[in-house]
Amino acid sequence: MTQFTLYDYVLSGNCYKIRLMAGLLGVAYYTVPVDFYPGHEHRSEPMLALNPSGTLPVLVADDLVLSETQSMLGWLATTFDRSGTWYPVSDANLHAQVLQWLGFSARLTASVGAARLNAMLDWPVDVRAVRAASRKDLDELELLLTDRVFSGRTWLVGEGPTIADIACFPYAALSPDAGFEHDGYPAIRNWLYAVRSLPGFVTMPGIHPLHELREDTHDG
Ligand SMILES: N[C@@H](CCC(=O)N[C@@H](CS)C(=O)NCC(=O)O)C(=O)O
Repeated sequence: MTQFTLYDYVLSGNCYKIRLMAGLLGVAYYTVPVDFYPGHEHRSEPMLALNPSGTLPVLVADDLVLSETQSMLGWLATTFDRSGTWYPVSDANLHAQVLQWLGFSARLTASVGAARLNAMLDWPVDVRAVRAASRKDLDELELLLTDRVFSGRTWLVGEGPTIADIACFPYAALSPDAGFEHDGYPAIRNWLYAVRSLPGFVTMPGIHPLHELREDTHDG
């Protein structure tokens, strides 16, 4: 049985991509918590020896060390998804579309992810630039998802969820942390709901599980 270790920080949307994918695939793993804030442990000597880029998450499986979430999602799906649907590499068009969205997810990380780190932890970023890029990226996501809805689709690629959805979900879902509410984004809201409805879905601070939003769970 393949095992892996995730160097993890609970408030990181990037680390959450991997926790979420593992949850959806029903895969157990080891966790090493890293004190990203306030300790900046991701830039400590041992962590830089493991991942010279000084970022989280880091995934280690025997002598495989991955520091890019896109490669981690691909590895998880290829290793643990027997159905082959989460990462459809045997269909050239679907595969290319997944890769296209993984590229988009990196943009969301650089825009909304950075704006969120600044809003929550006062991270030093070019605030004006990342906020403008966040708005642009969320608007683009809304447009592309609206197109999908018009063609009767729920997911970013093909007919079912793929690693593309999981790569893009966290920073779209967490954008209110950076002040970008979902009110003006109905297509994004519906897609977030679909992801949150998947069996095995796990949450993180800032993302409510569906049952918390249902009326019948409220007191009085
Ligand atoms: N290219 C990486 C980026 C991951 C990333 O930006 N992680 C943030 C935490 S959510 C980080 O470690 N930032 C380090 C820093 O800003 O010092 C990936 O997509 O996995």
